Amino acid sequence: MKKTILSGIQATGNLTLGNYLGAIHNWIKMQDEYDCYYMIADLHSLTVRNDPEILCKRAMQVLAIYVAAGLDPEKNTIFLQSQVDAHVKLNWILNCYTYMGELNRMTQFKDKSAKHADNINSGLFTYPVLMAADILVYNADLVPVGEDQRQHLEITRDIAERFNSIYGETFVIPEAFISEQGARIMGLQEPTAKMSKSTTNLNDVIFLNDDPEEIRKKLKKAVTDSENCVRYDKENKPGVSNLMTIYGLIQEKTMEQIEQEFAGKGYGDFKMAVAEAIIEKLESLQKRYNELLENPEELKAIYEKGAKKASQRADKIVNEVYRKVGLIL
Ligand code: ATP
Ligand code: LTN
Repeated sequence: MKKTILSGIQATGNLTLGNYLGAIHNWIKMQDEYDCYYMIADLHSLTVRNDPEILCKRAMQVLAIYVAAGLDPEKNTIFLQSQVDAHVKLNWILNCYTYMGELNRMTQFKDKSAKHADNINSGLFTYPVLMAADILVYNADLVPVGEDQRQHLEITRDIAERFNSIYGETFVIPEAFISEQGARIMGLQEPTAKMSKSTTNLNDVIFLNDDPEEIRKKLKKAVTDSENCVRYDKENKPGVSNLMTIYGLIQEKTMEQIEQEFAGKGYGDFKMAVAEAIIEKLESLQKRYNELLENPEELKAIYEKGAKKASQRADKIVNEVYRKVGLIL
């Protein structure tokens, strides 16, 4: 039996190179070996304010990126979170097995509350419980995410263990799968903070649909340091180290190989090499992405089939949970 994988991305903006290298890039490698469920976390997106029309557009864009990046809809179950009711059912149950104190410790809640001080809603607070439901409703073994989600995986494990200890073996205890290198791609302008799709500084971020000129321009402006030497040192040279990480992931090169490649060369040459590597990597993805967006029927067929398949599996688990807690089916 193949192990199960589940992951997802919110539909809160255009996807970035951070989403790609930190998440999707790893998913592609797993599609043959695992039984994979990849969703668009559209319910989670509601924890911040969205224009309804933009939200549905974004959800389709995320779906198109998944497929364009190489996730094969025949091999993976690709779906919209909101179309599989079991997530919401399990979410409620798990809410009743999660403590306020646990949720109070979540750093993402603190960060997002600071960012959206005018809208600190309870969905933002209980966000990790819905995420736990997303994972546990498939009994996923592995959850490939970026480093920023580690704490949410830990609370998921705690909730699952608590439930199992009360009602007997029900949930698989999932593991976070966080790849060393792509775990945290930093901003180009602010290389000490993660590259994030909901940022306001557009030069900080490479979007997956940026055109070549934009990519070159953003790389030219990327913050480095005054040493003018391509050397990996995350502490003292966060900007250059981040660009090296990006380049290394795309070109499948180690930091030492990159240091050798650019020995004696300045940051100008290095930055342009990084830009060209990104442009080349994104070229075929962008072509397929645009084709898919022009073909909404193809996208619809993918998410409908995905929701059906996901529901079949998730309903079984949620029914078992209902029975265990004493609800009548
Ligand atoms: P937002 O800015 O709306 O919080 P985000 O860009 O952080 O969004 P998410 O939807 O929260 O994106 O994350 C989707 C996936 O991409 C997660 O697995 C997350 O860990 C990963 N990810 C996001 N940004 C980065 C990054 N800069 N480096 C590595 N992984 C990332
Ligand atoms: N919170 C995640 C998105 C997400 C997710 C999940 C990831 C929602 N549900 C379940 C993995 C598994 C984020 O990346 N911001």
